[in-house]
Amino acid sequence: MVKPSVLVTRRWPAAVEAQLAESYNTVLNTGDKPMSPAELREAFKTYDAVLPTVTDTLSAEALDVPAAQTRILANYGVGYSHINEPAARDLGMTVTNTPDVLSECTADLAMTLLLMAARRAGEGERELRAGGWTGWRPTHLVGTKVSGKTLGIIGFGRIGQEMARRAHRGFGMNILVQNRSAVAPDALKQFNATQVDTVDDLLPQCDFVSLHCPGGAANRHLINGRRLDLLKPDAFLINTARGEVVDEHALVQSLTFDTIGGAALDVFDDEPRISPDLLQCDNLVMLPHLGSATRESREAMGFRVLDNLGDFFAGRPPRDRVI
Ligand code: 8YV
Repeated sequence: MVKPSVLVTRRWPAAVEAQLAESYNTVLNTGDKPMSPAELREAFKTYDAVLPTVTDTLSAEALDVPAAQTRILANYGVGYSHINEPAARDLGMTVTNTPDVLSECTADLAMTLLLMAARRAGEGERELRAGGWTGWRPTHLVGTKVSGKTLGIIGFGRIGQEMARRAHRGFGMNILVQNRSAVAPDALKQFNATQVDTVDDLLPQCDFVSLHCPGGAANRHLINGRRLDLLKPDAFLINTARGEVVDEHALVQSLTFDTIGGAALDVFDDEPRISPDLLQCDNLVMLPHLGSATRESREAMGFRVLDNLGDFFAGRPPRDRVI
């Protein structure tokens, strides 16, 4: 039997690439250069499966390939707002993602950002590396206590719940939750969490707010200027979800005029381009989209894609089908 043809759009962990090469007629992207929309369109005419990542913008235009050969987009990552859902549906493509295997590491990174912002770790490191540290003093880089404070979590899926576990069990934080559907009482009870109805209800009550909702059009600028103004003047905003969820221009205003305590971002609206205004904000921690960047998660994400492909080509419903 002829093996299905598979295109991997970026470099993946070696063990996963080896398994892909054994199981399929696989073309790897050994140069790891992001593919252009034209190259992606060409790929959809050629390969049975395309394995994209967040750096492949699969817009309606990129997916405008009437005679597509590709039957499955097996996405490497849990978020898939870079894939235009109606266009993929129109082409009859199956889309899968990789949940679960990155939840703990992404929550670890969100907690890292929360702690860095509260304790001014980014400012401290920048000062020290620039040779600007003049020595210990009682008033130097004084931050904000984390333990026992209130954390608001927007989006209480798997990653949001892992964040709650860390914050509540590790730091004794009180947990408030906003989620588009009602959260099962047991899931709240584990962390003594309370669900509120709306984002507007949540924001004024929190010392820290961490975003764990999906990106995409529905949540674009969910955190806008009006909502940033609902935060306490010393509250912190953490975003490990998707860049588009936060209106970066409004965030710059809040940070510049100190109407909030600070923020920490792992994701950006037009990444990898960073708005120059964000770079000017000292009370902002920024990381280059590292949420799932551990050896363990990145390998497990790849093997999860292999599971999804295996099911699909064997005629079984893939476990992580999202479209
Ligand atoms: C991935 C992520 O590394 O899984 C996600 O949604 O944001 C990251 O952890 C990235 O999206 C890979 O495509």
